[in-house]
Amino acid sequence: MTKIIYDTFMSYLSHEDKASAVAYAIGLLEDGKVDHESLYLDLLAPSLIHFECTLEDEALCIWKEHIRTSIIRTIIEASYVSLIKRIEHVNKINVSIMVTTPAFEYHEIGAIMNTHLMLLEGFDATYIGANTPKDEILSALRTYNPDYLALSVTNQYNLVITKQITDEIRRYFPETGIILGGNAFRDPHNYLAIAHDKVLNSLEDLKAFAKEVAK
Ligand code: B12
Repeated sequence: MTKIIYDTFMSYLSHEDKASAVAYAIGLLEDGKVDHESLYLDLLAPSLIHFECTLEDEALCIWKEHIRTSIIRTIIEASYVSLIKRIEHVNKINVSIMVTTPAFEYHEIGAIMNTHLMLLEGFDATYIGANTPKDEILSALRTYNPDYLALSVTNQYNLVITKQITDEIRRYFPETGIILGGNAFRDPHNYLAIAHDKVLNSLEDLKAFAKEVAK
């Protein structure tokens, strides 16, 4: 990712110019200047993670955060069109993963991005939504019976509900593997008490995991 690409994109975002930001990002993919991995991890993720609002009015900052998230989300969804073309040529590894964020966890961009990245690594991955109540997760597991459930968690105060969900999965779906990902699990202390099979937090982790579990 060159500095000029990054700066141009950030300038559209800072002006909340959604049309230009979306057209520019999708143009980068179409012209082969970036691949999906680099678009997501070197451009879109940093644009949110380093989001700063200098306005004194905090309420306005939250709206600005919403506008920026909506632009990024549109780009990710629009990038799916070229993603499916790439997936046709990806070696499938016959491992299915259902991705979600648990109840009360609204931060979903990492979960959506990583669902796309999983598809590029050959997984059969499905994002079932954010803020998903425990019973809905259990019902989806019953219906789709995936090999793994991936829970993306950002806020540490959602660790308690995550523990409740994973305990029930272990009890009722002992065959289903549990993957934890997201900022809440950067600190290993946060997953010590949570039932899981794998903690994944980067593309490198995902690639290594694909090699490990490929059928
Ligand atoms: C956008 C945003 C929001 C949006 C989310 C919209 C949406 N649809 O997702 C909205 C406005 C809803 C929001 C709300 C809140 N937010 Co907020 N939000 C952010 C912000 C600016 C960006 C988050 C983001 O999308 N990052 C980009 C993604 C791609 O990064 P990521 O999630 O870290 O994911 C990466 C990795 O973690 C990993 N990953 C993530 N999941 C998974 C899963 C798997 C399987 C794998 C392999 C990898 C993986 O891959 C990604 C790429 O590297 C951050 C700022 C920051 N520094 O992160 C604050 C931030 C996360 N929010 C914060 C807070 C406090 C809140 C609120 C409580 C209050 C508020 N400010 O409004 C509410 C809580 C809502 C709730 N109940 O969940 C805090 C969290 C503090 C903490 N650690 O607990 C942050 C850090 C802001 C801050 N500096 O205080 N937020």
